This record gives sequence, C-alpha cells and structure tokens, in this order.
Amino acid sequence: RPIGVFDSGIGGLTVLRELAHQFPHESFLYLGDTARLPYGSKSPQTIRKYSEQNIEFLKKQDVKAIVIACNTASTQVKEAEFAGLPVYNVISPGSARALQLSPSKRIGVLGTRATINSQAYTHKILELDSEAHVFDQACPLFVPLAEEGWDSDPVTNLIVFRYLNPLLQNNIDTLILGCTHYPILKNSISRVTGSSIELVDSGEAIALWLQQDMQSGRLKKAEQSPRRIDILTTDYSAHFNEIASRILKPIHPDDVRVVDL
Ligand code: DGN
Repeated sequence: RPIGVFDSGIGGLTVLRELAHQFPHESFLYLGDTARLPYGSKSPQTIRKYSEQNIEFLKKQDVKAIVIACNTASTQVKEAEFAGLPVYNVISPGSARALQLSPSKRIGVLGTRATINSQAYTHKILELDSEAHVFDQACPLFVPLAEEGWDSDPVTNLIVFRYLNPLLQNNIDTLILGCTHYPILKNSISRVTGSSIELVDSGEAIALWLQQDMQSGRLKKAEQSPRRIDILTTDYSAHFNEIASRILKPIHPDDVRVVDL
C-alpha cells in the first residue's frame, strides 16, 4: 500500500521528492488540490474543511499513512491515527529538527500568512523547549515566485532580502522554511541568510520522522518492489505537469491524472 501525501498544489512535491529519495522501496500516492489552491490566504475553517476532504479521499485509496505535505494544512489538522492509519503533519517534525540544529535556540520561521497567523510553529517549539525564542515572518510573495521557477532571479533575491532582513536582526541560527514551496527558492534564501544559518525544510524533517516510525514499527515498511509513484490533481494544468517534472527530477511519476474528490 502506498503512503498518501497531499498539498494544495505543487509545494508538497518538494516533500514527495525527499520521501521518494529516502524510501526507494515505498510507493506514493500524491494529491495536489490544484482546483482549490492557494490555501495560504484562506481562513482556518476553509483550510480545515479542504484538508479533511483530502484525507477522506486518500483513506478511500487504501493508503497506509497520510503525510500532510502542506504547512498551511498542517496548522489545521492534528496528527492522529485513525484505525491504524497514521496521519502526519509537518509542524512537529520541522519544530523538532530546528531545535536539534539550533545551539542558541533562536529560531526563525517563514510561512504563508495562514501558517504564521496560526502560530502553530511557535506553540510547538515552545511546547518542546520553553527556553526557545521564535521569530516569524509571513512571505506571501514566495509562492508565486516558486511557481514561476524564479530561484536565484534578481527579483526573487530582492524580495527575499526584503522579508528576511528584519528577521535576521534577531540573531537566529536556524530558519524553518515553513511552507513546502520555499525549498524551491533555497538558493535565493541561503544567499541572504549566509552559511551560518541552518535551513530546515519540511521534506527532510518529515523523512527523518518517518524513518524513526519505520524503525519503531509504527509505520510498516513496503514489502514488495517495484514501487509506484502516482500523482493526482483536482484540476488539469499543463503548467503543473511542467513544474512537477522540474521539482521531482530525477524522480519520474508513473502516472499523473485528474480526479474529483
Ligand atoms: N505549500 C503550502 C504550504 O506549505 O503552506 C502553501 C501553498 C499555498 O497554498 N499557498
């Protein structure tokens, strides 16, 4: 059975790429809710409703676990286990990874407006370590830049500087890329943060988390290969297919098709 992964659109493909790379024997079923994106500017109620519908849909596809590969959706859905089906969000893994990497415990968080307004990272980090300091910044212009594929573009570099400069005054040593689109802009972001600030991305953090759950037996490892990677979207877009192959490289999905939830 595959691991189900969903996002509002393409951002979660950065998570899928990491998971597909770390778990070469696992099959994945990815759902991009492209008909209803973006989630980042919607209300908590709407984000929760869409996320629950995505979870219900993936459950019907007989997945063995669900990874919410969208920070915005993750802020509205708690980690849970439904009749042996674990549902993972990316907030706990990202928070735990940031605390692991941060000697000073001064941590920055970037995200969509909905993610930053929810304060989900701040609450989770302080729950794990009450001595940490969290500084956050919503970066709503990053998602369209990522979708244009404008990493390292002068326009992107300038916008990254504009958002990050105030945050960097707080002497953070670790920065959570709290939106699954942002790893696409990693070159522009690390150009501004420099090499002394560790970047935490959702894909790497959740991959480490799943690894632990597979070792502990909470999540069953795949028994048979070859594996499959299927991508489903709720709307057709040639642009999606083009960006998907760019993000997933060198991984090739076996099938990309449109579904109705
Ligand atoms: N990729 C989503 C996230 O991680 O928050 C946000 C994309 C969007 O819906 N704007």
